[in-house]
Amino acid sequence: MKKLGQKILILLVVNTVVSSAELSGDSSMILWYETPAGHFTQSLPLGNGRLGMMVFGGVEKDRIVLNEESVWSGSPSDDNRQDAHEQLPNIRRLLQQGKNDEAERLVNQTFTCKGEGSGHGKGSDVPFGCYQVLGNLSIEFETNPNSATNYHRRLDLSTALADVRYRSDGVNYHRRYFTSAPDQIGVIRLTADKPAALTFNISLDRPERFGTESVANNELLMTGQLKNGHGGGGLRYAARIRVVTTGGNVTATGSQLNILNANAATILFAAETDYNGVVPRDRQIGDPRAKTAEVIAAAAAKPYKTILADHVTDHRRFFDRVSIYLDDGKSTRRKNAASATDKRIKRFAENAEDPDLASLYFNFGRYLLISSSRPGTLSANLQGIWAQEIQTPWNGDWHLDINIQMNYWPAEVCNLGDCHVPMLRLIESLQRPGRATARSYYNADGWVAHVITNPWGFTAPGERASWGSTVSGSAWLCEHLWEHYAFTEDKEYLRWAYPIMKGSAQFYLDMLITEPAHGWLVTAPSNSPENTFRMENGATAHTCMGPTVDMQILRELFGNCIAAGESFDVDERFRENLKTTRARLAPNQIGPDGRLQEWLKPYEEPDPHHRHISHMYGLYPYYELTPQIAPELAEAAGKSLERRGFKGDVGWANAWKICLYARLLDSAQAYGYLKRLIGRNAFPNLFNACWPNRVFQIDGNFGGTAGIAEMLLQSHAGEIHLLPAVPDTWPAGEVKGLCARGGFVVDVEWENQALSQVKILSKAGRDCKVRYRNKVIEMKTRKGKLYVLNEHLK
Ligand code: FUC
Repeated sequence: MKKLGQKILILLVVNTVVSSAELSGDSSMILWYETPAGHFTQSLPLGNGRLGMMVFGGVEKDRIVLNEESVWSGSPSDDNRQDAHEQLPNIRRLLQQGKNDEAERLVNQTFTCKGEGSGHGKGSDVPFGCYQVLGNLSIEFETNPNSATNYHRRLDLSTALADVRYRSDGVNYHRRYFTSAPDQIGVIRLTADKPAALTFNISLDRPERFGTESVANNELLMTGQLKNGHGGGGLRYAARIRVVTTGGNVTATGSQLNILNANAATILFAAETDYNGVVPRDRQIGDPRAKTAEVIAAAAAKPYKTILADHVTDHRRFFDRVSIYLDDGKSTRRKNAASATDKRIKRFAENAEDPDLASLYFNFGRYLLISSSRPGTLSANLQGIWAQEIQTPWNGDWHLDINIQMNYWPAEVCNLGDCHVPMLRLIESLQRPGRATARSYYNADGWVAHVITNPWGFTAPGERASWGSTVSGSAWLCEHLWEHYAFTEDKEYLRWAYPIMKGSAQFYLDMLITEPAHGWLVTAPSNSPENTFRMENGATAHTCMGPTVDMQILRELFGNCIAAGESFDVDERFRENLKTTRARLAPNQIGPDGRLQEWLKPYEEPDPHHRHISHMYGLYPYYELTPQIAPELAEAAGKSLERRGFKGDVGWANAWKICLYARLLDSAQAYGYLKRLIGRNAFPNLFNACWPNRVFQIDGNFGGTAGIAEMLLQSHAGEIHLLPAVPDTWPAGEVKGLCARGGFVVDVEWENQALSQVKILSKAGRDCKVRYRNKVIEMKTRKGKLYVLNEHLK
């Protein structure tokens, strides 16, 4: 087999004039551009899990958007209507009588959150709060306007380094940017190939609530306090910049630093907050100002080269666990490598083949997860950690009816289980506030969270029934607790996770009611996320009992609790209760037109192309309707998907459909949606757009990465399924380091549209079943041993 890993490597020779395309390098690993960024969605993201920088790279004026993961306005608040449960019987009675519209009115009057909730998605000034930009670092250069040539801006995903190069007035300039996790610092290194060529000013600000001062002749300090939403001050933050130069002169005037005729300069950036809300993270800082001084001093005492090398080593620890190579067999690589990333996206949308762009998208998703969610940080939010506003869309919060879960879909399969942990800790933190919510609204045991949450422990329903009363948000979260175990087989971990899952199951056991038509057990009130149905009387409504998605999620949660309880041989009575209840949950139903029903009844849908496809939950991420497990239901799910279509091209919905069609083993459709996701929803910097060209939302990036993995490897049906949905456009390829349930790490190679080799590392010593097309083998494995199989699985 020819060497698939071969890369087009073009050596970077800094001090000679080379074109941007010549600098481009590996087209599955590098994003590059011939111009500075004009917008946030053209700038390049860097992140160490906590600190973020977005690099614009302008020649005359550079802008770097700065982020810190906990920069949240708002504060803890009492969001529960204490007596809501008094209305519960009335709401339920109306639902049981089929008066969903009346039930919905009552929910809106009595069963929403107390107070302003999320502020209808604009919560920066209310207690719910908003994830906000930390600030903007501006660097203004003394340079001849428009004199730059040979401009090149790039992000290398394998090293997490961004670079800007250009030539101006006979001088070659280079800037390198990165955010380091070992040193908890952002770094910008400026060099030129002639002495004394660097003259620039630095300033630091944010759109509101800040003060910047120079605290030494080479240091700026920006501090402030955000709104707490109750009319006072909330979280305090500090951002500190220090410049260290070789040659030249540094002075401070007011709130600016002026650098004159330096040979080289290193800008160090530290930021801290005093966040101490309910969500655990490693960093607990009393005095952000003092801590930034300490962090900067430590970094300034360390040679730049060591900071750089430590950063790259640290990043590679995560990034190098997986590699991918996709080949269309048509030698398009060199041509694609010669185009800037924004041009490649356009060409791909116009139908050009570019398998490396799919690899780049996949690698970018892994990169974003490593950069926004590291062990000990907060969970990645709707924008990861990257935001440029005070009022970020939807508060940049954690949405629990698809979005945060999608963020973590690639985590386990892409060998980043440790980057999954921040989400698992977030779930842990919801138990306490969620118990109060369960009591207030349902008079139930256990804990519940509805459709949104934040770092202040919000678990109440949202402000409107139409979207806010999804009651299965917490149960959907619990899937992640189990899946982390399914991939790792780590019993010690499960001991920690099981009580959280159990508390969630206890809530649902308590709150289920019997629907009158069949005697099934159902959630009530709830809704099928954000979707509307038409009742027999012609009215439209959202509030319902037992939407299909809730039932699927509860079958999964109860099933996982039973399995966990059995494995520890505990809670026998509880398990029996779960088993009998699980058997009585409303089943998946196929409607008169052959589609999987979204609600208990085959209601008419005013928007048949709605972006949410919640009843597909049972196909992906859960797996009770896959072709291997329930062929008829899988077929019905396929019909529902087909009818839903792609109208509106919502980014996360396109990403979900890649995963869904991969589970249906439909490689052509899965690839079609990948084309849509990249072609329609990728901004120039590859960030996912919620709608074409509008609103950055990171879930689609993560969902797309998970979708590509799902096309190459699946492991939900008790077997490792190799190459289940590889499209014809990738006749050859290689993916290494993907994880499968049961504690396996898998490397697969294929050629001429067929498997050529697979290597399976058994980390837990479990029995292993491997499928390739219709061939299935079973083998016992030993912990730590590597198994190599050929194209016949021998
Ligand atoms: C849900 C979706 C929207 C958006 C928001 C953050 O409300 O329906 O499309 O993704 O979450």
